[in-house]
Amino acid sequence: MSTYLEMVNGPAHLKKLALPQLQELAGEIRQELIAGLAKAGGHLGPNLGVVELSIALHRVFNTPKDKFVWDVSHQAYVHKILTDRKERFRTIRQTDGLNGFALRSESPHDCYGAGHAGTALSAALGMAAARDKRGSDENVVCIFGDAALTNGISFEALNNIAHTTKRFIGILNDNEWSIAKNVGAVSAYLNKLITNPRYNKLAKDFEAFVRRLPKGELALKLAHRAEGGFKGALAGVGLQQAGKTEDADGRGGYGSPVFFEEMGMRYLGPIDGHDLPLLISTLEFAKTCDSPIVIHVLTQKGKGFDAALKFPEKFHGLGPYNAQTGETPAAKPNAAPMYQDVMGQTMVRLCQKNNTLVGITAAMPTGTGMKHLEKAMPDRYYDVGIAEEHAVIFAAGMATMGLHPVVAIYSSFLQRAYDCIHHDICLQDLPVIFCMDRAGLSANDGPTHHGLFDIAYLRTLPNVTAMAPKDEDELVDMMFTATHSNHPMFIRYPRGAAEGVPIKEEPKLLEIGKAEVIRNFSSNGKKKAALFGLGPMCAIARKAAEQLAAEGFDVAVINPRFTKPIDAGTTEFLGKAADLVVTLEDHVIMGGYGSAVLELFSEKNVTTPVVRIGWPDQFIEHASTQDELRRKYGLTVENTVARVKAQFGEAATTATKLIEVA
Ligand SMILES: Cc1ncc(C[n+]2csc(CCOP(=O)(O)OP(=O)(O)O)c2C)c(N)n1
Repeated sequence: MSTYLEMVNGPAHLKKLALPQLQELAGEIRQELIAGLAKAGGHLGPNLGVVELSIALHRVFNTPKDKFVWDVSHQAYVHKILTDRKERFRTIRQTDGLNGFALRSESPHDCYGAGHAGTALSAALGMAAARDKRGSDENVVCIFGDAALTNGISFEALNNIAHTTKRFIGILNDNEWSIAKNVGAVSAYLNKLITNPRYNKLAKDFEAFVRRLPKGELALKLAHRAEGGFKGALAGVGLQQAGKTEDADGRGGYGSPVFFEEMGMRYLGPIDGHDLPLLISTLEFAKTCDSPIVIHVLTQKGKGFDAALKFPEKFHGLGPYNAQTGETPAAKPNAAPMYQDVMGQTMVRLCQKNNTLVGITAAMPTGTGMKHLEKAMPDRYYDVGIAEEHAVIFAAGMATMGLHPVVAIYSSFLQRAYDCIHHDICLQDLPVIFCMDRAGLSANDGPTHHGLFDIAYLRTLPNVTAMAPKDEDELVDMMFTATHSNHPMFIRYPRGAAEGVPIKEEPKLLEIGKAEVIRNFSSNGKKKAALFGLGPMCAIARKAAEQLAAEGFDVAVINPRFTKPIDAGTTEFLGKAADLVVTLEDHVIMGGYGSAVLELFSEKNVTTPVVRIGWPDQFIEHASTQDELRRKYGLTVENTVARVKAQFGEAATTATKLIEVA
């Protein structure tokens, strides 16, 4: 039975427990994480890794006055349990439940929301600067992962910290993993820091020093003088490999000792991130520091759960699992493939026939499906780390040299690279193909991850061709078609399972800017509705058409395929023939595909009324499933039918309430 976890109803309680009790609490929290997430899933591995760190933080600091800024914030579950959300923890990522990330509106203890990587250092520095300006004394603590550190924004912030503030506490939570294994020179560098024997000796000396520290702020402040000795020693340790010359790392370095010190911050560590007393003493010491400081904490992703330790990538974030064994439900036989896998497998097929193609992922080999290419043709595959801007400009550079890069990035993460798409790709009209996964809802992740804006943000850019397949077979055709273009090409498709249609042996070349008329008017003298169903909404348009036809309407269904350029001829022709046009898209209504149709109608003087079905002008919350949100906001067959009938002045026969959003 949980004892301490039951007692602790906030950080104040935590401060009353003795060390052995805190250690027991850590065990109980681990059990709660493992059992509590088993039914609906979540970011289990990262949170198992930060149990002691989160306890130590709340033991030493006082939120909400002090500020904890978590990078990505997928690892803030323990923080949520320890602040004011223990009772609701098992609702996390579910409808009306806790959000899976830090969220300002959820609790005063969440001072900064996130979901995208690399934002924490900048945000925390902004808070520290504001604090200094207003003369208050909050501590600002930024917790960032070793992979988040590879992000460009993190470096921009590091460059700016020492000359902006004297009081800043950074905690580098180093578990050597991104979602997949962390890659790149920063990761290699951190590994050198951890494994260098001379440096480790210093770290051990520091550890002994900090464990002996007296209590009390004044005593700690005095201790900083003694610690100055370590600083000097630190500078003397180069990171060369034993027995080799100082530049033997092959990167031309001459043993610049500790990167963070070079950035003007003090560096403490690496320390064991599961050693609670050591964490507490080190944080107490850091709290009294009068210069910016980084504490390098080593943690184990998945600690306390064998399956998660064994499969860190799988347990980074997952759906339901068995809380005893970690087993996950087997895929259903004959289940439709995931869009991401269709993308990855198609990459392999296309690369086998076309030597110029290469694939790029920004730290998401599994999520985007690029792992298929990594496995089959590793020399054609690039993982650039959590670096979307870099990924796009890197692709631009490749394209100038005759390669044809395919960049696979989630729609919402690509937002970050908008200027690169504008300035580097479109302005230079370079042949780069973008596969935008998670275009649509990422239901249990919520607003940080919903990909609902890409049609709007791409429509305005010259040289763009943008498409959305109605099913996985058309995704293959679109990828194939894109490889025949010399211009920027964008393909958006949703998260999760595809439609389950067969994929042709040989892909088909699509005509750019040409829609597919799936069902035409029968001209039977009945009221005519033309349903333009984009991407996954095509299936909804088809079903709605069947229902409407059964109720005596004359209905056409169009698969637009292209959001830029839209098929002006077909759209104008059917628009004029119809009494009502309905556009359906898994995207915000504002600026989306329906808006493109309205613009065309305005130019061509088409006066047929247009009903636009899509997501409203607000951030959409998280929920357990996409279907729940679609029902709530009216992206359904029933609502499409109801809206058509309402336009034609007929009452809905179904019990569906009419949902109009704009
Ligand atoms: C801009 C952006 N790109 C990609 C992701 C997907 N993502 C979420 S967590 C993560 C890995 C984070 O690794 P690290 O910072 O080391 O934290 P850990 O999970 O290991 O604790 C990635 C790539 C994201 N959230 N934001």
